[in-house]
Amino acid sequence: MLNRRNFSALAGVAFAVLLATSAQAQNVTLRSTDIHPDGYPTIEAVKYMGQLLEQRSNGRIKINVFHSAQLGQEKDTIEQTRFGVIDMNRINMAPFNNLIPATNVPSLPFIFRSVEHMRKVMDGPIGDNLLKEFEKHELIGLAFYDSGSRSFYNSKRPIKSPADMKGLKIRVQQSDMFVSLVSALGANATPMNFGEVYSGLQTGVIDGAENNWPSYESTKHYEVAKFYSQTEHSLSPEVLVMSKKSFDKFPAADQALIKAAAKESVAKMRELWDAREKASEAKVKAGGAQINTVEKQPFIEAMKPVYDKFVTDAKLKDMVAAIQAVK
Ligand code: GTR
Repeated sequence: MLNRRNFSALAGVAFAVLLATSAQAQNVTLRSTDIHPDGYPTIEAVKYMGQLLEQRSNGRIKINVFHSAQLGQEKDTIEQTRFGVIDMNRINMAPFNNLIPATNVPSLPFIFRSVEHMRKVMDGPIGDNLLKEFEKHELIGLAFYDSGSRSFYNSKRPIKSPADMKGLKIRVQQSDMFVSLVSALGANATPMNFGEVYSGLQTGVIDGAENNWPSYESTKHYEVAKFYSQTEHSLSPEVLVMSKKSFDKFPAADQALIKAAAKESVAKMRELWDAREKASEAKVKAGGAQINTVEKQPFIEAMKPVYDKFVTDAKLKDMVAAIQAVK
């Protein structure tokens, strides 16, 4: 029978358990997803974050990085991360464009003048505000990673001016903004999962796609689409997000550990990224890719309809102006 004495003893035990669980999460392994193969800079950066977290939590918190789209293609993993089925997601900004309007801005064509400009913006208050936007969508924005610059490549011909894009079938990420970007150049945009692009190029379902050096190389797309034209039209960054459901299970002190480790992995990522970009460029050249540079001005001018369509309200206009004002 539950009398007053054993009730208070029980309550005491319950409180102690509560205290223990609320003060420190015990042995949690977070599942993190990425579509890239093992060894890619994004993968290694999240592993590095996991090492920091493991050390600082005395082994209580770990990260298991599932690479090569083992947990699904990017668009599908967004929902799973929001529901807490996946704890963490390293993903490009573009698949968020339709869900979170502000994410369109750093993906916009030619919004950044250089990699340095992009890093300064994403590291500063504009980046911090954008990370907070994810919270309205059951996600915690942890950090931004680099993604270099995206350029067009295809199996038909070198692209030297917008006219060369006419009629080409170009794969894009699942983002209306990217569809509009490609359409503004007179090509036909086909949104498609990253993992389907190689066979799409091989079978002629698409003529080309657009991406940075490391992705063009790691996917071997250069084998089936050898003309890589350096339009460098988007620097759409990568983002590392966590499920709010998973994050909320941690006490505040552990949440701070997670956020700090994520931020600290950015410098590591950039170091790996810079080296990988050079290595990938050399590898695709050796593998037969035909590279050409382009005069960017006509491409920049062709992008006005994209800005008109996606930079619609005062908030987004202010964000574009604020980015342009960063020196
Ligand atoms: C890569 C990016 C991936 C993915 C991919 C794509 O550069 O790192 O997250 O967005 O491009 O084009 O689907």
